[in-house]
Amino acid sequence: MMSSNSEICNNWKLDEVEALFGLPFNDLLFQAQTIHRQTFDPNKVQVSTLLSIKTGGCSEDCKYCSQSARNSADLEREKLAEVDEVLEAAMEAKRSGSSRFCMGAAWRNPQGKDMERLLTMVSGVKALGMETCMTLGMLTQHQADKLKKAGLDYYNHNLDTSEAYYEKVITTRSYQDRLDTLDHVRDAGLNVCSGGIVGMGESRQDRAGLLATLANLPKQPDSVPINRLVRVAGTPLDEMEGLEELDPLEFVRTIAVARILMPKSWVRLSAGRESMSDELQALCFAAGANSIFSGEQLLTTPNAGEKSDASLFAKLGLEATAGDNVVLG
Ligand code: SAM
Ligand code: DTB
Ligand code: SF4
Repeated sequence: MMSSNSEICNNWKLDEVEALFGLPFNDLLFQAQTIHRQTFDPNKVQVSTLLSIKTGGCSEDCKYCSQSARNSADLEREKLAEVDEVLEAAMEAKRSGSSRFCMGAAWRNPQGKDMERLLTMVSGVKALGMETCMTLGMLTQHQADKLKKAGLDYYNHNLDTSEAYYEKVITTRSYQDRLDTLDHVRDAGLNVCSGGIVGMGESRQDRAGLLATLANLPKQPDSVPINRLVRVAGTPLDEMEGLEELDPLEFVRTIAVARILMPKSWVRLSAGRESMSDELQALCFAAGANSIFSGEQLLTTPNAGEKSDASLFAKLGLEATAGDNVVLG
């Protein structure tokens, strides 16, 4: 299916998505940019800030992750943060122009004993006038409902890769577990943030499969983070023999296809920006990325930083915006 308008299609076939990946680069970017402009102001980028509220010691075996207790990354574990520390970091993020504050915990899922503190964090950040986002692992329906009631706007839970490649990356929770959590989040009325990681040795077909699954969800995710693998020493993916960095132009193609498949979603250029040139990031914005994480740090790894982002935005004539700048229906 060749798409030239921003109608939402929830029935993408794998071969149609692969065909988009295979277009001549200029045609692909033109199509993505055309669709992007039907919904968004192309010169505005939504900016989120991340804070790790519980670091390391995670029971899961995600092979990319610095925080898995099964990996041997050099990382200092930290227990669940106090509410005051979180609010202080949120105020700082707001001061630096961020509109959404995303709190991440290295858990398989939150425990009952932690819920009260998490809910206080949400209502506190919300009271500062920021959008709130959390990523805490799997959620029950009850937990999702409680977070919504406390004022949570977004919940991030990634599919990470295609269903076919998934077992090469994670074995301690299933693809279906992830889809179930997304159902709970959606049913609670929360905005869904879900995307994945590329550059983990997956094929183009896997990248197409991930994007097709996201686009074919009952409702397309409101925001779609596309992470480029950050290789962390001590993780199985860093040690994987023969794993090469994904071709940067293939990364741009992935962004463009995400934009075409999910015309009204915020496509976030997420992890991996620190090692991207200005030129590569510019191509990603031209391909339809319109959201980033700001700040010196993601959860445990370095990020591009405020100064270099300010200079990049100035060079490209981009403006930071709150996540509500949809210009057309
Ligand atoms: N523990 C929760 C979970 O897995 O749902 C929340 C935090 S987890 C760190 C959030 C996401 O960050 C992962 O799903 C993955 O997509 C991304 N991520 C983690 N480590 C990464 C890395 N080294 N490179 C790129 N993305 C990464
Ligand atoms: C997402 O998709 N990317 C962010 C956010 N959701 C939570 C996390 C990126 C983490 C990168 C590795 C780290 O800093 O630990
Ligand atoms: Fe744990 Fe999340 Fe890292 Fe997986 S990605 S090991 S669940 S913190």
